[in-house]
Order: sequence, then structure tokens, then C-alpha cells
Amino acid sequence: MITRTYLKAWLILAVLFVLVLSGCAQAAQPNPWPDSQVAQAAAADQPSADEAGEEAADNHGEGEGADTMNVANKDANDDHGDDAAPANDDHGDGGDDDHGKQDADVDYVPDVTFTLETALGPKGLGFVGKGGDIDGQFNPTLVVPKGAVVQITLVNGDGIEHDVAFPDFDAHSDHIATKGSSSTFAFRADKVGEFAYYCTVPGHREAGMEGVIKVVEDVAGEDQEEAGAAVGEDIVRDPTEVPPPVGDREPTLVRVELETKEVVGQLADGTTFTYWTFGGKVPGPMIRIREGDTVEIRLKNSPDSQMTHSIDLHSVNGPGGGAVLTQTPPGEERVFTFKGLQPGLYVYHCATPLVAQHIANGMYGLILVEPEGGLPEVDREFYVMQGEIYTQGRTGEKGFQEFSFDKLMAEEPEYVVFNGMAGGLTRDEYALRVNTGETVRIYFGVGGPNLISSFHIIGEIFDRVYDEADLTSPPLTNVQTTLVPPGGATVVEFTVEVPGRYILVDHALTRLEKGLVGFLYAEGPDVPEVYKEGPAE
Ligand SMILES: [Cu+2]
Repeated sequence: MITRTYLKAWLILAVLFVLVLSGCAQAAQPNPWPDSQVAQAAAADQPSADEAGEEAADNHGEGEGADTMNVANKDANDDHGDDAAPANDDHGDGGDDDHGKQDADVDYVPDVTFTLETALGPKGLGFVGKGGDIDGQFNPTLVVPKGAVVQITLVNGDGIEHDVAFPDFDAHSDHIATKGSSSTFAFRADKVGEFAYYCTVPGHREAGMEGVIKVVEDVAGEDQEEAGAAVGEDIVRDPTEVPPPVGDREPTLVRVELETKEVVGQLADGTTFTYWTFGGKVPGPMIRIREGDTVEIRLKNSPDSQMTHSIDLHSVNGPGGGAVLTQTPPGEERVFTFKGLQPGLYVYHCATPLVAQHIANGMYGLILVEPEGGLPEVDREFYVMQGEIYTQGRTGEKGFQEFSFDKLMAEEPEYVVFNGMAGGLTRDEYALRVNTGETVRIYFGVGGPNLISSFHIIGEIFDRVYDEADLTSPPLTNVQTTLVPPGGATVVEFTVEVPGRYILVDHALTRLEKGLVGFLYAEGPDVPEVYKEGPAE
């Protein structure tokens, strides 16, 4: 399931983000959510690893992240490894990239994870279990239920070149040569029995690097967490869904049709939630008009809805921003017309009581009212909105989650999301992609309903910020982080100089732990005079 592919990763990302910042990305991952491929990839997002001598060391992080994600994305026919890290793909082309694709049947989400660290000890060479039931055991016996997706992380603990292979499952790690480097891969334990795992470096198996994986008929309780996992509709709005520029045209009549729908959507990995939406995605569709246009809004409420819905557009001059005229019971429609008098980027949202609840459940979007003559042309435009989700279960809890009225009233969301879903914009199909040197514009809004965003892109500086989405004053320049209130928006523009992976966040970074993270990949040649590893010449 594609929707399950990346959804957990944001939590791990948070941990690794901190590790990267503190320069110890190779540290063991203390991760409560074990499938950390995206996180590893994120940790490996430092570009420009093209230096000579990198070969030996480049088995860590980068390669594995990409490889494993190839495994992960098999179902989705998505060659993430290459696309996802355009700036980093010096790795994985060493001829061993195919091993990650060895088992097209492997679901991304592992059922069982093990970490093995190579060690040279009194008993000779071997694997030492790290964490879980095998912690501290020498060449531990790995017990897994039949059918489980097994994820193995091999950590190099002795600085000697090693790998680990499970030949009966046609699975093996990369060779890792430097101390602290690691390799992660996954396979399905599709047959019952006892099978050897060992290091394939000549002589190492004989020197002691061998253990047993025991695949048993289903073990009760082993799979409980996954059993509670739920799958819902993909509600993430593709951030490239930006209508074309208005250009230099005269004012006209624009008809907009919106349908409100209530859908059980994928909130996080294994977690679903009943979203209330404009058009089945969060945020609702971006609307783009020009100043002086007359806009007819036709709001339909799906007959399948339970609730009445409506629309309040902040671009409207009139009571309720249209909400007074558009309270629409299920199966009905309402129409109203307004004139867009003032340019700007405006939030729209449902305004049916309890308004905060309708917003929190996903009912918000942006309408851009371009000034006469249009906005300056740019190479790329994106549409991103931030919102909160209040669930009864705690962050990360599996299964269908009921809305929590109490948490809404306390303004304590369990999730904070870009485009509707925890980690949604880290997914391959929704990550923002640009080329270096291009002008990039993000239309960014906060649905909220409650939290102010400190919008920031890790590794990038906004060249221009149309503060509070004021499109008629000169923009701010050279801004690191910009404030966007609930029911407010901004327009940021920048050019990425250096290739690599950049991370969209609210710099109130606790929210990253709650799912608020997106990726922006920039592709292009390295620019060592701007950013490079190592000392200056
Ligand atoms: Cu509503």
C-alpha cells in the first residue's frame, strides 16, 4: 500500500534530524517506530558526497536508505532510490543496487526488526544483537513468525569490512567497511525452518560470523500492532496542484464548483481518521483568480455526508465570507457570487458550527487573488497548507482514530500536518521537486484551527516573503522563518543553489514529532564554492 509507505517516517526523521545536526547521524537509532528507511534517507540527505575515496564509506546511510526504499516502493512502482535523492545518487550505482529489489513481495512496513552489530571479541568475529530481545547476545537466534517482513540493520562496530546475508531468503546487506556505518534491508520470511545468516566476506563465516534465523508458524501476539493497522483513502493534496497563472487579462466571471466530502483517510502509517474535505483532499483545491473577477461559488455537499458544510472565503467582502449563504445540508447545493476586490492569498474554510472542528477535520484551502497584471513569473509553484488533527488516540496509535473534542478545546493536537497527513509531503509522489537555479514559489497557508506556524525550510533562505500574503507591498527579503497565523497565508520565493534534500517544517519543531514535515528535492550540479564537505582550500 503506497499510503503506508512513508507515513511513519516523520517520527524517526525527527530523531535523525537532531542527530544530523549534532553531527552523529551514525548513532544507533533509538526509534520506537522501527522502519526508519525514510529517516535514514533523510539523515543521509547531505549532498555532494562525490569526493574521491567515498566508495568505501558510502555504504552507510545513503545507500541503504535508497535501496530499502526501493524495496518499499515496489508495490507503487516507484523508483524512489533514484528520484528521491537526485543530488545524492553517487551511491547505489556501484552495481549492488539491485539487491534492494530482490523481493518484490516485501511490504514496506516490517513486522519484525533486528539490529546486529559486528564485533571482534573474545569469541572471535561475530554479530551482537542490539536492542529488543536479542540485546547483547552473540550471534543471536532470530525468531520470527512465518510470513513476517523482517528488517535487518547491520551496524559496523569494529571497522572491519562485513556484510550479513540470509541466502535462503535471497537477502543481504551492503558491504560496510567503516566503523559506525550501517546497512538496512528487508525480506519476507516466507518459509518455516532454521536458516543460517552469516558474513560473506571470505573467512568471516569461518571466523565465527554466523547465526540462525528461526521461522516459526505464527506466534500469537507477535503481530498485534500491525493487526490493528488501518488503511484509508489518500487525502494528501498534491502540492503541485496549482492552477495556471492568471496572467495579464481583464477581469472576468469565474465559476468555481466545490464538493464537500467526508472520507476515512490515511492520517499516518496504520492510522486512519474521518476527514471532512473540500473535494476529497486536504487542503481543498487552490482557487486562482484576479482582482476584479466576479466569482460564482457553487458548493455541493455529498449525499453521503453526515454533516452540513459551508464555505467562508477570506477574499470575500460580505457577511460570513459566504458562510451565511452556503450552509449546505447533505445532498444539497448552495450558490453565491462575490467580487474579488482585493489581491492577496486568502484562506477559505468551512464555517459550520463547530467551526474549529470542521477546520480541524480538514476543511480549508487557499484562494489566490492576483493583482492586476499578475504575479511575477517563476519556474515552480507549490501549494502547501498546515493544519492540526485532534484524535482520541495518542500520536502514532494504530487503527481508526475518533476525533477528540476535548483535545480540540484544549488546543492540543496529536498530529500537525502539511497537506493533511503526517509526513504526507515526505512521500515520493508528493515531495516538492525543483532544479537548482530555478525560481520557486510556495503558496503557504495555515488552516489551523489554532497553531501559528513558524514556517521554515531547513537549509534554505527565503529570498522574498510576501508577509501575511500581502501581494501589493514590496516583499521582505532574506528571511529564515516566517510567521503565519491560523486563517492566514504567506507567499515565499527562493532559489535553491545547492542540490540535495531540504526539509519543510514549522520551526516549533515539536510538531515535527507530530507529523509536520515535508521534503523538497533540488537537482543540479554540486556547487562546492557555496557548500561542500571538508576544509576550505
Ligand atoms: Cu464543514
